[in-house]
Amino acid sequence: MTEFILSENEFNKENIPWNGNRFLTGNGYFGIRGTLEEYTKENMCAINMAGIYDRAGDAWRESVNAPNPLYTYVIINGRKYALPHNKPLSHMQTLDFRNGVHSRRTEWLAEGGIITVKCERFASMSRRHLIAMKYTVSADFECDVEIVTGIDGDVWDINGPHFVKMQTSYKNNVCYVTGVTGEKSIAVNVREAVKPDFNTDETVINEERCICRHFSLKTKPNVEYSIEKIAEITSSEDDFEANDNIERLVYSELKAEHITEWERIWNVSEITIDGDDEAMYAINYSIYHLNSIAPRGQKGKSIPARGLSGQVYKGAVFWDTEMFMIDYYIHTEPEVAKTLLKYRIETIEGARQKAKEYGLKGAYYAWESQEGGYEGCSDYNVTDVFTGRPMRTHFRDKQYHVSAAVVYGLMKYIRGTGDYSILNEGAIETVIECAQFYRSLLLRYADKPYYEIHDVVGPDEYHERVNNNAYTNRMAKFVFDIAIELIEKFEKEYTEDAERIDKKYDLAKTRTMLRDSSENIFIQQPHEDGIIEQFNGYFDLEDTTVETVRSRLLNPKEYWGGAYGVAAGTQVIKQADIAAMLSMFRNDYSVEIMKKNFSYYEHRTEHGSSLSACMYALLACYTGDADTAYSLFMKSAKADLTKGGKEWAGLVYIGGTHPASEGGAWIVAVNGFAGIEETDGKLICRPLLPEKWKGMSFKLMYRNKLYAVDIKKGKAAINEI
Ligand code: IFM
Repeated sequence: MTEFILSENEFNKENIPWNGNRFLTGNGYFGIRGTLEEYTKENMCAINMAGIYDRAGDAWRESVNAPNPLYTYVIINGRKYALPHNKPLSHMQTLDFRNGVHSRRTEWLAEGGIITVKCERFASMSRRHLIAMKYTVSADFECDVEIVTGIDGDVWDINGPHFVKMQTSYKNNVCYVTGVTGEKSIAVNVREAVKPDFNTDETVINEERCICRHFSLKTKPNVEYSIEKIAEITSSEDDFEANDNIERLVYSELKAEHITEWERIWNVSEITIDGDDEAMYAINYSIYHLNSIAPRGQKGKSIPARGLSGQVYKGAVFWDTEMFMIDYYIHTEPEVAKTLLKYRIETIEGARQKAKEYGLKGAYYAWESQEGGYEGCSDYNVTDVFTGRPMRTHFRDKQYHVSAAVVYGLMKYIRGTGDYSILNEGAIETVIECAQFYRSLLLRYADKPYYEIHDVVGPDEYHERVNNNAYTNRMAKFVFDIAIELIEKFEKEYTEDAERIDKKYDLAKTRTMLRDSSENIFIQQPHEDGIIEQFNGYFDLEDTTVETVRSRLLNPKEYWGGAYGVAAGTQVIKQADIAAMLSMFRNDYSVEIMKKNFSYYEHRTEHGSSLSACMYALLACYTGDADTAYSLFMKSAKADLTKGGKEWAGLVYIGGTHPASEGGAWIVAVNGFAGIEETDGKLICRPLLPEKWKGMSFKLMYRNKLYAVDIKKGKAAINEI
């Protein structure tokens, strides 16, 4: 078994935000940032709740962070020792991402000698309401020790505070904190039981937003004293009961069952690469994150763009989920993929409202989707660095491609699982209404034979309000075609319900409308030199380099897009756009066209979004260039391992984990390097491994069966297990 350990062996205050992301632990119900036990909101300490949102005052709605039951520090001979304030003698922070266990070991030099604090904790994968922690103190001299541990309700928020009411209490050895949100009065309840392994009296200090126990003891030199804590987080939004008796639970037993659950997950999801330990480490680290945030067994939830690492991007769900993450779940835990799609199906009402709001038809999904499909994206989604004023952006109203992403995700699910029954669980409505939406976007000039889509923001967000973005138009055509295919299937398989659907949508008329739309929509074609124009007029923009555009910035945090952004008048783009289209519809294009467009667009791309590198990597694989693909793949797989990712868009903080990049890396590994494709209901494998990879093996779920894929240079085998 490979060791999956991430560690930092010294303390660096500057790494606190980054460590919060890369040392994240989670179980899909919440994510615990990789901060240390003594940290507070100043150090971006957060337990981010999946699917719970709140608006404080006029600020942006965002996901809610729970009161923190990990809060613990130590006092030696009357003096508090805590990072980042007291410089340590040594420090180590570790994530065992095989088992989802976070630990730290810190030594401080005190007046009488050396004191050592160790802590191990995990977000239980087997009981998703629970967190368990073991905190140990020792000193190499005799001293008075006080361990202070409790629930800190004064949580870190970007646009908070969200708890307008907070109650702390203590009863029968259990501490309780309940926070109630302002907008919808959602209660987030935290309670904890603590067991010391030494004799002591505990004193409980109950403050307005924090409740702490104080354990005092006199230590013997080099003897370890530990407390074990089991904490439970629930909310009034839960659709299932948490009924653990937390006082009776034993840390070691909980840890054992938690590890067993992780093993079950790894048993299907691990990727082995022979000849490249660095790549194997990075891809499995990516998979770790995807596993930590999967909403297993939870209804009405999906995965936010920054996972469960905090409130960045308002904790909202983007096209990231269906375009970049869902493939991994379809082929490892299809029930999770279904949960993600059900979230879209069940939030269609929000999408209908949004379409209506813009005078359009059908379903226009939220660009930043919160609970119930509520659109979290504002018209002013970036703050100008020079004036501090909100800047008008058009992500909310013009990124039409989001609805197509939902249909694309659904189609991948159906092809990968063979599960058409989802159509009868609301998906057919979603598909038809997404198609209606694109139909309502079509325009035709009196003297032109085709339909166009104008005033759009494509995946490349630096160019707003453009006409005939190649990606958007091609995706619209895809939606029309898929809607025709799925309506036919639905009519055949679900005859009784087809009547109901027919009444609602007039299927004959809908089909005619879809055919007309698909046949007549304008699709950007390669020019004479083979290059496809990203949108009308793109080639007329200043042709310059990413470096030149960067050199024009007056402030490093300045936003490159929007009406006056430095990239807006140039051919420099934020992220894969044509490249995304080519890799998704590669059967429409020759390898030569793909190659030419790769080289034209790649060096004009800033890769300012973590969604970009993986799309280019996939395209490079499809052109047979595994070595070029390799560096882009590594960039994607290491998005959270590499320091210095993009943290600002204007004055808006955008740091956090990057599950779409991680999911994208998985797609490159499996569909790109391993060359997995499905044709006529069968999996085939046409590997193209990077130079140093001698082999690769992994498992894949496909249509209810588990397969082992084994590749050794030149040879590939797919066997049902
Ligand atoms: O969805 C992406 C978008 O494409 C680029 N900006 C960040 C979003 C969230 O990841």
